[in-house]
Amino acid sequence: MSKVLNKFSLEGKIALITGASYGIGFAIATAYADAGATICFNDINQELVDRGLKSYEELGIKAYGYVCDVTDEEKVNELVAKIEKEVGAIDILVNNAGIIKRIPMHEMSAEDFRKVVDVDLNAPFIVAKAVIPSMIKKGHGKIINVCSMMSELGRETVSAYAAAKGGLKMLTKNIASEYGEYNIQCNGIGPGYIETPQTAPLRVPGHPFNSFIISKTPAARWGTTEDLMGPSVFLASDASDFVNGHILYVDGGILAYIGKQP
Ligand code: NAP
Ligand code: GCO
Repeated sequence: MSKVLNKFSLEGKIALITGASYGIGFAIATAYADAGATICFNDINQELVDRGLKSYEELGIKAYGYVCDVTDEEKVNELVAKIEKEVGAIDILVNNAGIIKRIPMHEMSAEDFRKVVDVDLNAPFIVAKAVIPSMIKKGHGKIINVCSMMSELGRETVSAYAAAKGGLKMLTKNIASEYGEYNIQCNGIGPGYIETPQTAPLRVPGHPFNSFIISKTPAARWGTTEDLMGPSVFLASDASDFVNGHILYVDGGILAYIGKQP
């Protein structure tokens, strides 16, 4: 393989992708496996983990699956210790697990707001904090936080999600600032509107949001999880060793586009 392409290899690396039984996390994990990494993932319950293990196996991927609620610091620390014992120290962390609650802010309970922030912002802090010590010891590490269009823009009904993803952008920049000297790179990947279960309610035939997104996207289509594979491998590989604190938007151009004149 060419010297440059070899920089994208993840051979010999151990990756933890949170919430990766399906959806974006699953796609990122399969891309990492294809690039040579060993895949560890967690999800919220055994049923999802088993579903994920089956899906990975169907693709010929030997993955290590664990039940862990990423908002529970004690359980996260146990998860990282278990992986380090059973598989090895984590080289690549992808903070992917996330939830969204689409509720008009004035109707949203503080509890619901906190739940979204807990999973989408507090948990990436908890999991990154758990893996950084061994990355410092090893002298290298990659942390990729799955941000969002809502790290940059707002819209109706997603106040908690936007606040969390905006915070996740700044957490990404701060981890990059604080740990860059240990050869740890922390970047974000910012998917646009991607076809996954999370956006399924927005894509039902005839839903106005469906045509709205297509009109706002220069690529004139919803993204697929496959669109995220190459960019996420780049951020996890040696090819991005001097990229730090960057949010790589994979959005078909939405953030660049004011919209077509009516
Ligand atoms: P998804 O289909 O809802 O998958 C999220 C995964 O995270 C699910 O497996 C979910 O389990 C798991 N999870 C939720 N809370 C958890 C917790 N406390 N502990 C452990 N796992 C937990 O979402 P997705 O569309 O693949 O999105 C993945 C990430 O990309 C999220 O951070 C999302 O905000 C972000 N994102 C998505 C889009 C998009 O258009 N889809 C765009 C930009 C960013 P459950 O099934 O039990 O919920
Ligand atoms: C929404 C969508 C978005 C996407 C994604 C966009 O309701 O606006 O769910 O938030 O999930 O985050 O990047």
